[in-house]
Amino acid sequence: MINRRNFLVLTAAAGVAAGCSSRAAEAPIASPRASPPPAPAVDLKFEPAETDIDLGGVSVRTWAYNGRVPGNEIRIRKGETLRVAVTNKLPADTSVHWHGLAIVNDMDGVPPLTQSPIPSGGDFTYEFMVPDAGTYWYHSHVGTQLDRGLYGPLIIEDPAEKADYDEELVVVLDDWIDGTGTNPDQVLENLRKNGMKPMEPGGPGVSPTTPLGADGGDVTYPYFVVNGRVPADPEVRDYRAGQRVRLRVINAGSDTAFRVAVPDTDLNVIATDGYPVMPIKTKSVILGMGERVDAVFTVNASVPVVAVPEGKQGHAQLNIRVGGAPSAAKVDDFVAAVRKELVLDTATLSPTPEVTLPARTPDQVIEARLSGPGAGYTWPFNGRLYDPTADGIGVKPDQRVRMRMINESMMFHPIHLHGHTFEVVGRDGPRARKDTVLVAPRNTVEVDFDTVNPGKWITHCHNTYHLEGGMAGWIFYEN
Ligand SMILES: [Cu+2]
Repeated sequence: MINRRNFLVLTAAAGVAAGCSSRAAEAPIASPRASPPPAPAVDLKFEPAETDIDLGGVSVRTWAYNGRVPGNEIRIRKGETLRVAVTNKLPADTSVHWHGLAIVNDMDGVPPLTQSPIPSGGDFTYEFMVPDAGTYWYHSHVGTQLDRGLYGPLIIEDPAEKADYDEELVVVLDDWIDGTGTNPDQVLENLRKNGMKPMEPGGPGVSPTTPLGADGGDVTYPYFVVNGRVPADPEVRDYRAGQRVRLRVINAGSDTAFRVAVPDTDLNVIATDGYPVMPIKTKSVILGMGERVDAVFTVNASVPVVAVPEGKQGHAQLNIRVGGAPSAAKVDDFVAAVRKELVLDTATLSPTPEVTLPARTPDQVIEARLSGPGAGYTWPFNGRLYDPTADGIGVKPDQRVRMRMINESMMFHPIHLHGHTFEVVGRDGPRARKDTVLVAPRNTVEVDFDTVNPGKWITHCHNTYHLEGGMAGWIFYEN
């Protein structure tokens, strides 16, 4: 396959070779038959570095891309080439993962499985064609770096999409602890030393209004942020009454699921993890770490967009303002009410016909048994800890694979598969196409995917600390 970089190298070489004849050098280098013109590309530079960030009256020293949290929004069209030159100014190895994209394996950003880490002071250029439209994101895939500020939104547009809204609002949720007297490496160290807080007695506590059970997470965060702002000084966005806003919500948290809701407002959910679903109205939707949801709502008055951390104190918000008026919503009361409501899990949504996988009996079933925590804060995957140098789970190309995620633990795990978008298996038919799915305590979720993107692909819990505790495996296949 000739990518654009190779194409440029090839054509430059052709120019040099033709240099002996001025007539040949003036001739077009590539004939139409030889190669189509390269697709448009978006060229960016990323400098991950230690930096001071103002979270809205809260100053933290953290690690961020180009001095911003979240990192700059990338907007690109489906089919275009994204080229990001990373210069690592961090005092540590790093990488960038393009969450949810089915791209070539060596651009997936998972050291050491798919590339060598980018060393401190080193550089690496990611270059790939973006295959699918939707709401995606990027983040470091090294150590606990995601729980610093190393993440940002990646929005892929499809000019053919029938867009039925007036404005877009990208909402990136995060749980924040870095630079508040500790950092994620110290948090992990303490978890390993001290173990976990005692488990809740009396079972996992899963109920219709508490779908993830009683255990919200392992880390107590001092702040929750939307687009890098604490609720005391939130981002404010101005709209006119009657405007329809497409929310693109991304949970970039490391140890926190969030319920998202807007007072007195129906959210019309249209997509999850980049893929369209049959639209459905809800008052609130829950997102595990790594998950995304697109929802359209009509602005009527000044309201906050509220993110409620599941099983944890506090909240995050962004303010929608109409006509400069303050919001009349009583946010604390609203947060308390949202906690008690039935909440939509995006895995229960139905895919639109065009993204429904063709019916097919699985050729192979693989398991992902999730257990823990073990001694020293370990989280086994199929009974052992992640080892990128050991054998992965072998699958064959061009097959339908069913992955059975069996949660034997008392805590929820958002399980993410790289390089593919799976279809959640419902009791009575297919459910949403997703790349990350919530698996509740003592519950089992099955997903189907087709092996059409060869390589070594990690599948892991998107809790940063569980991943560091070993909750990951990897599949591999060649063409
Ligand atoms: Cu987990």
